[in-house]
Amino acid sequence: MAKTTLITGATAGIGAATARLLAKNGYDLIITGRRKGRLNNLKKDLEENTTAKVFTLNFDVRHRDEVEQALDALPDEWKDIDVLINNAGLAAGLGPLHEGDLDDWEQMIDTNVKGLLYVSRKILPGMVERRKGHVINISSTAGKEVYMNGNVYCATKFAVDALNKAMRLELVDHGVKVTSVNPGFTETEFSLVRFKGDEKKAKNVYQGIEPLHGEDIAEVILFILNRPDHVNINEIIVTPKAQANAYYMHREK
Ligand code: NDP
Ligand code: 8X3
Repeated sequence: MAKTTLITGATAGIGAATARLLAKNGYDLIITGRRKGRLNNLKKDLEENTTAKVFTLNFDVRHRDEVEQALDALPDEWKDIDVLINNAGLAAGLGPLHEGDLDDWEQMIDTNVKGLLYVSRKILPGMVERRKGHVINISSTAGKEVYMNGNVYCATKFAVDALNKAMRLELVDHGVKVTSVNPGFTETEFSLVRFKGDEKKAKNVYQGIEPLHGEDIAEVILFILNRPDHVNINEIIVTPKAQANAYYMHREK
């Protein structure tokens, strides 16, 4: 039977690429995000081109009531979620803490940490009850090492790393697997969002290197999910060849 997989932030980047790859590989999908039009287009595309069943849920992970209402309203046949991919997230701004924008901080903390918690709190009890499930938390190289001017974004990803470890400890007795995927530079809408639509600044991030693409991370996620039941990948760090750690890149001139 196809595994039911809920992906947060499936309207772009890593989440959308993962939805496409999982749909081709026999997973049924609940795709979520704020941009309803994109969710509907992706559902149509996947249903036309794969055998996957696809359900869309349109909510903002920062709003606890929206998260709860959306997940409570899932039809019975979609309620038993086998795989949760906590992917929705963003960076807003890049600059020293002493010049930071408090609204940016709130947005990152509310999305990357509190949003992940709201969604997980609704879905984990079902996995525990059924003694079955797999949670994949998308953290970052920024959750392993702090880089210059990354301060609050890095802090949110360190928090995801801590929550990933906590989930694994607390869910291991309940038969639920927990994995963190920590990507490095991946060319998605991430930098465009970080620099608030400034395409030049966004492009500059990947100047002189071949970054990862959403599809590269999707492949890693599929590998993690396709391990035999007794095998769990605890965590994985994936970077472009040109990236040594969170802050050192080899850039071709
Ligand atoms: P994108 O900007 O391309 O995609 C982000 C996704 O998150 C979108 O689908 C967006 O959907 C969703 N999202 C953002 N805010 C919210 C919200 N408040 N409520 C619901 N959904 C939301 O970026 P990526 O694909 O690169 O990012 C995915 C994850 O990967 C993030 O957690 C990011 O931190 C992490 N990551 C990215 C790296 C990179 O270099 N790109 C590297 C390491 C980690 P919508 O706007 O429709 O709501
Ligand atoms: C995203 C990677 O290095 O741009 O988590 O912060 S980075």
